[in-house]
Amino acid sequence: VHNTTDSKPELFTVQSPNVQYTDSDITSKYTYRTTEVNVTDGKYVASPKETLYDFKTERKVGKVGLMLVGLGGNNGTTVTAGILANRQGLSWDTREGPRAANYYGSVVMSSTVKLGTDAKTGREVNVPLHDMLPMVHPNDLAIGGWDISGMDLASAMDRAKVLEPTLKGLVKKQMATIKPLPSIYYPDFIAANQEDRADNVVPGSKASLEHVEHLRKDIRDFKSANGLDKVIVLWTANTERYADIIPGVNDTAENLMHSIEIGHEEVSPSTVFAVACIKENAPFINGSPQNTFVPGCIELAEQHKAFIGGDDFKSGQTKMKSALVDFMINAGIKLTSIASYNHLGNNDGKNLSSQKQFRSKEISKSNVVDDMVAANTTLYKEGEHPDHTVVIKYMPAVGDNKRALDEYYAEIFLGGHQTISLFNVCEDSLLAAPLIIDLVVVAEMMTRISWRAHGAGEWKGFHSVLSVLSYMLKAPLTPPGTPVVNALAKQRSALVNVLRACVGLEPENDMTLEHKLF
Ligand code: NAI
Ligand code: DG6
Repeated sequence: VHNTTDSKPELFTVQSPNVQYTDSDITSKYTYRTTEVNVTDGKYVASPKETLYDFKTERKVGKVGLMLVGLGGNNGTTVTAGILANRQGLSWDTREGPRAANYYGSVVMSSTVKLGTDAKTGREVNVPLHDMLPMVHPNDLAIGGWDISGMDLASAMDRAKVLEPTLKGLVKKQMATIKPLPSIYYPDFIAANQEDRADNVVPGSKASLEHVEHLRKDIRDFKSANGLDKVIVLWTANTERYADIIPGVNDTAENLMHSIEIGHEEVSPSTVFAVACIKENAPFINGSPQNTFVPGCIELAEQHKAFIGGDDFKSGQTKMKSALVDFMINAGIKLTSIASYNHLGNNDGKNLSSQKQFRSKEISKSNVVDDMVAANTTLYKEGEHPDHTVVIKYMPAVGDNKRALDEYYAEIFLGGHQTISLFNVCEDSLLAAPLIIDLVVVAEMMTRISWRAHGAGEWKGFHSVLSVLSYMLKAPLTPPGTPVVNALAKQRSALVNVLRACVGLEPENDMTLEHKLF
């Protein structure tokens, strides 16, 4: 456990009549500018619209804990070892020379945002995204969690075969002291080939209110044992099969709670975790593709004003896809097919070799271009869509070193064709671990931001479904009835511009008129 209570001073302050700093908060008055379009007989009338909001961000971050479901897995052990290594500023030897701990791959920790233009030189001033608002530093997170495998984290890190032996040697002693809490295990939801791992389970093989209460107590105990102000829970356990959505079973909050009470077989462990977190008011994020957030679970979160976010980390192949397809379609190139193959040899791949679990992943990997296609009515007729195939194969020999092959086939000028082939090789968990950090840091920050219509009395939190996390997720969950944005650049702007709004800054418009009009 390692934590700091006091927030570090902000890197910048905003000087504006619309922004106030007090010891406890940053408050901004923000004009949200949009364009309203009225359509009549195929003609559009666009009208600029302004809505005035106030945003308030608590400056004190407090002590934050991260509880991972699947702590002993490849992602769980990698993110834990990575945070320990960063916290201690470790460096280690590899065959390519010395390496030092870093947060590469984390948009929050390793990317920058344009703050503005230098008053003297006219050059861009960029600041780390992490400095846009007060945020928890990942080094300060207390880490714990659950796994159905009781292996301590030093042995589990060896089992994962992700990290360099020299690095493992430096964190081994600390990792050995971390042992996952027993978890709930309903064998029907993950592949049968996972059964031999399950030696650390809470009694009972179907949902129950006892399980909900058990997990709630685990969260409370972790919080008090580590003196925490808040806990974020993140599912990085095996991909589950989809739960059937059945009227009367999981369609409303009330029905879901009743189904948990009677042990209905369509309530998954991840949904039970989500319910426990909602009731404990601990933000819950789903890093896997299954439909943890059945309608009844979303309704429950709304009722409790608790934060949820998901689904499925967007790490390599899909991140590339959501950038590349955005480029192609916005360049006016008619993408006609995507063939995505990948093979991997870690335990995730083993679990996904089972058809029902693969299906969950196939769904989350397949829907990621829909919004970009639908937006371009010049290239695509109503209902027209590029062909899209997703194949995943388990290949034990390559371990965590995933190979992803993609072919993008497109129609260009005057019936010509363009084919782009990609071959992406990487340690899967070294891409996923920084995403876990981003999800947790941003989710925590969202617990400290409130808003109101300008001047209104009551401050409120954002909607329970944290769609601002979309950049890190393959199948972003959005509030019911609201659109899903998959395009990577838009997802990043949404995140950055929400941060800017909280300190009373306009969205970055990239017009650079100061360099064009003189
Ligand atoms: P892993 O198989 O190494 O780890 C999963 C862990 O969850 C295992 O230790 C397992 O014992 C545990 N587990 C299974 N059911 C559990 C339960 N009910 N409660 C507590 N623990 C349970 O898998 P890995 O590579 O860490 O991936 C984790 C999840 O993240 C998978 O669903 C994967 O599809 C997803 N994911 C991974 C990405 C990556 O790049 N590594 C990217 C996108 C998603
Ligand atoms: C093989 O597809 C296994 C999966 O768990 C992926 O590695 C994971 O979903 C990451 O996928 P992507 O498409 O973001 O690289």
